[in-house]
Amino acid sequence: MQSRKLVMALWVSLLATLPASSWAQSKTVHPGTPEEEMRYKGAPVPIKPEEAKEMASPKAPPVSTEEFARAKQIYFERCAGCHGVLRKGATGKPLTPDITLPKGTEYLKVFIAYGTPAGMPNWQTSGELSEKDVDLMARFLQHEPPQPPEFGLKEMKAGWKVHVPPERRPKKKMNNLNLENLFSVTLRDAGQIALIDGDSKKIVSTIDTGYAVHISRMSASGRYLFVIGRDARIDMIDLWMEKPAVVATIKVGLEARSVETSKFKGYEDRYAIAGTYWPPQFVIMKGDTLEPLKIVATRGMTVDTQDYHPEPRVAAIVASHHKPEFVVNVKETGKVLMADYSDLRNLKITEIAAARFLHDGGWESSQRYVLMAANQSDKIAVIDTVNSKLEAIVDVGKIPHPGRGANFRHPKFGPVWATSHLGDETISLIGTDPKGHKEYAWKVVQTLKGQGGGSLFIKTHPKSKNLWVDTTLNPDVAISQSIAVYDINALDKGFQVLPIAEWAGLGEGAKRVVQPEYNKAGDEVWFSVWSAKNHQSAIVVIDDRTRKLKAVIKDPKLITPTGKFNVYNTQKDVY
Ligand code: DHE
Repeated sequence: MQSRKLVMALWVSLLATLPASSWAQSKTVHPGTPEEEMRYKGAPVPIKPEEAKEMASPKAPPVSTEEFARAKQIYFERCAGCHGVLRKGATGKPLTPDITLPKGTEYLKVFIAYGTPAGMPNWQTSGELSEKDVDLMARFLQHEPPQPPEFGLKEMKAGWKVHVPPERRPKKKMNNLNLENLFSVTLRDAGQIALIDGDSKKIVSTIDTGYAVHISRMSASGRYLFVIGRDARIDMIDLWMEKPAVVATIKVGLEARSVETSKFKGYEDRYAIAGTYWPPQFVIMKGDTLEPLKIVATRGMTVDTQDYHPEPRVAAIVASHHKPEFVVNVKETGKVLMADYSDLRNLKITEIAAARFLHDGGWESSQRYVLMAANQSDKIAVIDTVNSKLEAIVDVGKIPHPGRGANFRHPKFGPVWATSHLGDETISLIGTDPKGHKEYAWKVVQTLKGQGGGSLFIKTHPKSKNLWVDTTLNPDVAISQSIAVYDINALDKGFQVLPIAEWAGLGEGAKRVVQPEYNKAGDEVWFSVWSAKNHQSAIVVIDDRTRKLKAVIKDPKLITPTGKFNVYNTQKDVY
């Protein structure tokens, strides 16, 4: 009951930071669990209704052409994030006609109107959808799911542009920026990134990118910055230019979250890879122009029940340091694909059965093993990138959400990797040294109690003694606006709470504190204080040694800052 209350409250509290398009949904109350996760995972899918072809089923109740258009829009904006674009089920239940037709319109209307204890929102009683819309959705769901278009080489090439070809780019760095300590900051609702100089804390420039831009990743050389939007647009920025600018752009699908570049010796900067939510696939591109070269579909069987899934979304991707391989998380099937990019024509993929709902993750400190969170399965899959094999599956707390996780040397258990959780207040520390500390390897060696649930990111740095844990989605404002920090050498002593949002000195707004990120030297840690678009946000910089406020970055241009990516740390996978 407690945890039900917690997740409910977590969900409600996230609303304040949602973009305008999500506000409509935000009034809906979920009568059951796990509400906040459903909301977090259920953001509107950026597929235009007209892009998805409807398929009227003769047995289903009639839906007019105008009604189809409206139903598709409602479905992509409000339902697809949880039930999947093709309604085959993701974090929400499957809604295919074999299931919906036998239930019939009246039965479905009740579900849509009142919700379910399993987490379906009460769309009608919350005032969110009218009775008419609920009736429409109940009929619409009995027809075959409208399928958004596929995205092959032709479509990718149509949305590919090299603004500055490699031969017209500088041969050396043309600016005075200290690139290694530059930060690429996601300005989520502005569809931009800000480049911020880590030394002066000044905004160097803001650059237009895709819709609700998600993450930034660095090329192996540290020259090219890749930014991906939820609309699957990638912008490649050349940091050597006098004024860093986009040199190539591509749209690789309709919805995406992940981008990475080849890092194995001899292949530095050679390839880029992006994974898409729709269509379910990944594409390997030329690292200097983004020319699409090889597209690989991820549709297939799930690892456990071995059922076909038509829409297994691609989540986190990392580049191996030991082989010319990309490590690709396929969410709904629970597979980790090790894609060998040394021969794209005779592409070899090692398919590792991990656990369903793979999401984010990162390296342990030796960079041999990568730990990936299967979030709805409450597990961490450990992949050995030397042998391209599953090393272990570790049970952790409820809905692990590590970002890339945090690595440090535990005084008793040796090297550990840590994750916090969305669904509970714990932090799981996993032993990561099978050679030196065999008895602790791939076991949860210690569980810390944090401020509360709703954590998204955890971070430390090889030079630091601090472990920082955010609680961005916690319903308690005092918790979501502050950060917990532990002394790595005295973890049993508990944590200190720093009121980061208060230190930002902002006015009204949700002021959620999100994603700790270190500077290159590892002596400063940066936090976003994230409010909605119409309120002021900020970045707060803390002195890592003293845990005292060092700087507040405020600027009208800093609209909804969320992720921050220090060039050096991202390039070298330092975390
Ligand atoms: Fe993220 C990483 C997907 C919502 C901020 N996010 C990731 C990754 C995936 C993902 C697959 C790993 C990429 C990789 O490493 O290659 N995120 C999703 C979603 O599907 C989800 C749940 C819902 C959605 O509709 O997008 C979602 N994410 C959010 C947010 O609401 C956050 C907090 C704010 C924002 O900017 O949108 C957010 N996600 C981030 C950040 C990272 C990230 C900052 C990178 C963390 C890092 O340190 O690497």
